[in-house]
Amino acid sequence: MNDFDTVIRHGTVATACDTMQADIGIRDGRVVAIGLGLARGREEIDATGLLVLPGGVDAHCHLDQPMGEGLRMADDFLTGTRSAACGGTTTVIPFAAQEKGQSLRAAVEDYHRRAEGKALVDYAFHMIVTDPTRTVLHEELPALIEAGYTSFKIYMTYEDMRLDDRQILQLLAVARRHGALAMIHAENADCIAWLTETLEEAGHTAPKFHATSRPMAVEREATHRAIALSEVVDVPILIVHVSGREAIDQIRWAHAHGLRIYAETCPQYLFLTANDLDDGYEGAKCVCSPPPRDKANQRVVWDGLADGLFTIVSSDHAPFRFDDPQGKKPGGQEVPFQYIPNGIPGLETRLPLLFSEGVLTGRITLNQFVALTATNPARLYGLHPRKGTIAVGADADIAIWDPHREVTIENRLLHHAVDYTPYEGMRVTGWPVTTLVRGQRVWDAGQVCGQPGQGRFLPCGKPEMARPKVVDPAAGGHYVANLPDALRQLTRARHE
Ligand code: DUC
Ligand code: ZN
Ligand code: ZN
Repeated sequence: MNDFDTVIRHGTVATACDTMQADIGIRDGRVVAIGLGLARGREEIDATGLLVLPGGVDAHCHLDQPMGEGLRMADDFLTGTRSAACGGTTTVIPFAAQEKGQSLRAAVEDYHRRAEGKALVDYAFHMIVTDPTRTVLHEELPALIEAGYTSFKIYMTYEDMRLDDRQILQLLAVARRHGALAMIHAENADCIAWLTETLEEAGHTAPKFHATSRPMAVEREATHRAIALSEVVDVPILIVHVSGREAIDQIRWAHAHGLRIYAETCPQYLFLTANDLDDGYEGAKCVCSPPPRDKANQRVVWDGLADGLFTIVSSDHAPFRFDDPQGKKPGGQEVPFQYIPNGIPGLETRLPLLFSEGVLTGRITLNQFVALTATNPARLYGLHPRKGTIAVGADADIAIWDPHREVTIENRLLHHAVDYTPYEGMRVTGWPVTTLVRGQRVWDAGQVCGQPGQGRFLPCGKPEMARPKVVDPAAGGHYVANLPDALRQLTRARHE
């Protein structure tokens, strides 16, 4: 009898900490041995000259999210997770969005129906809370956190989703009390509304003015406010999709003051600029929020990846077809920028872009790449050590990379249902040649071989990283040390 279902042999294995020559033995979907000279498996994969990495965890993507007003996301759980697998990602965490007036539980159940029988890779859900009623705050959200939905997104902008500061404080207090992680979209809604009105009055409606309507000050102010709200409640938060220097400066300030603020960035802030929106209506392809900035800001984001400011890199895949009345041309029209659905596709290109321009150029190490794209997101959302690493006992979610493969990114090569990629024509080196989810091949030698429904739902644990910092009041320096005791009792975290 074979000890192993599969052995991956002769590869270079890298985790967030180590790089080593080792074989990987897989049984029943898990890694059961890491060593040299392992016994033969029923199946053997020769990884000579290849990198054996943990499958990516894309912790920010939107799939089949209802949009209202005649708009539709192009990717459902089948096409989205297929695309993820072909780019080396084995776990995705999309969003179950609450509509105003809807129960949070109903939103989560709706998403389960959408994913059921479709996914090729494993998935969990974040919630998006848009209507924090008393029932949501005191009953639904705590119960859902206990049931494995341990993170939720808060929007400071978008008219139909934005919450005011008081609502945000209420939600952060729930996160603290119940051990969840709050993700914050930090842009100042009123500034955007005023700038949009002003631009429209001046007749400036082309896609490029989307970037003008959301300058860095808008993101900087909201980032600082989110940090202050997190400080008041004394709970860590994640600032999602950080675009450039000004928001980064605020996060550096927070770190210098001992605050536990996590930060996420996305490939669009490393590879696109506002000039990409300046191409007539084609610019709509790159309309996303916050908007891409400029080359100097790209460099600051790279620095933040290299020096540890950022915790994770996600795609923020928000898939709208360009030439589509339900996509970037609502109703079949070239509309003013404020009606263009926000978002760009990126599930499949996230890892190859970062590997090529990050690891191969030496901006980040291979181990940092693994940490930012797999291990840290798994830790941040309570999926580690089952996901995000190669270790005995972990799920055998593995991407085997050819680090020398040269690829010119073309939409026709990708596996999403979007009719464009913003990275068309970009040349990268390195691409996953085989992706395994729990030991099963889902992408191999240029072929999709996973089955819809093979991906499983993952209830998330309460993330260790969401715990408030233990503060020694005698040490001083940390503002929340002064939080009155009575207030502390009210927001007391379960794990204190
Ligand atoms: N911005 C978001 O906040 N979500 C989806 C896409 C985008 O551009
Ligand atoms: Zn967002
Ligand atoms: Zn998003």
